[in-house]
Amino acid sequence: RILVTGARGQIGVELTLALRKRYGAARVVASDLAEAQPLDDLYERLDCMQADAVADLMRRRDIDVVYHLAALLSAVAEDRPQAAWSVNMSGLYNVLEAARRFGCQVFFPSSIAAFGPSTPRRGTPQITIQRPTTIYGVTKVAGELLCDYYATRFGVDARGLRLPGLVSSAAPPGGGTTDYAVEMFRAAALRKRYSCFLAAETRLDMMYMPDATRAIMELMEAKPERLRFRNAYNVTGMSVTPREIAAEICKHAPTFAVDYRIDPLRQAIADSWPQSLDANAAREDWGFAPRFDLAAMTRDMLVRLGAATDPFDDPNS
Ligand code: VAH
Repeated sequence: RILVTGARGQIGVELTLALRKRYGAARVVASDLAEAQPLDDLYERLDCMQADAVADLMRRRDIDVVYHLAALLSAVAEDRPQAAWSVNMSGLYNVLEAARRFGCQVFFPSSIAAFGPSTPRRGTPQITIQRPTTIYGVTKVAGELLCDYYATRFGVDARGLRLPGLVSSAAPPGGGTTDYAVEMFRAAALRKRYSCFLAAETRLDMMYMPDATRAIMELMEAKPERLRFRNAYNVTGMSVTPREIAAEICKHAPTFAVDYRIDPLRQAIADSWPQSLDANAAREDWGFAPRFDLAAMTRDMLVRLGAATDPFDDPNS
């Protein structure tokens, strides 16, 4: 059975749908902090900071793969660094300890946030300096190292991706610095103008969520002997700016307008991150291949946001 923690989060919503589509709904248990839904036997409330609760659920549900997504994202984490360390690190530690005891596979989402201002920002290499200046980035580097330690010391099959900023039609923004893109698409779908909290020329590596969920599943299915870099592979979607996304949206919604009201905290975070990642190792080792560029993502997002009646429409259909 598969367990998704943080299943109500930005990655969790679409990944849970994609996993159920790929492996069958009954094999995928979703969990998050929200209370259990009486009619949904495939959802459980789980606070990953409670080690016993994590181990108990994994034992009771006979879990053999954990997609551990529960965490505080960059901007929220910067507001609450102590809570971010506790949630992001003890949550991961509890999952790795249970995986060690029960012989489970673990997916850990690292991020472009695992790099900092001293990292080459264009074509960021797979192996390079990682000195992030956000607590979120510190937990991502520490998480990569902890996962690698559990893989080498205890033989836990832990794997990870350094994900770009993700754009999803199915989940609301979750307190991330790259969530300006999700907010911009949602404003366009509601025929509203959008005030962007990052400067128009802020270039970041971004990815459409269907590409991210497919990359995550393909990584977890890859033959272990092919994986030179378990934690964690660089992956990339597109290197774009708010102005470029707004211009692409305007091709579909000519009256859509954006103004820029910069949030210094999130601008400083974005300015410390890479603008584009070198994903050659992922391509060579397990065939990573994104399908959505800016034009394709924009078209798909606007269709789903405009036409989608149920916010949990399956974006992978
Ligand atoms: C965040 N969406 O903004 C996340 C992601 C690369 C950014 O890790 O915090």
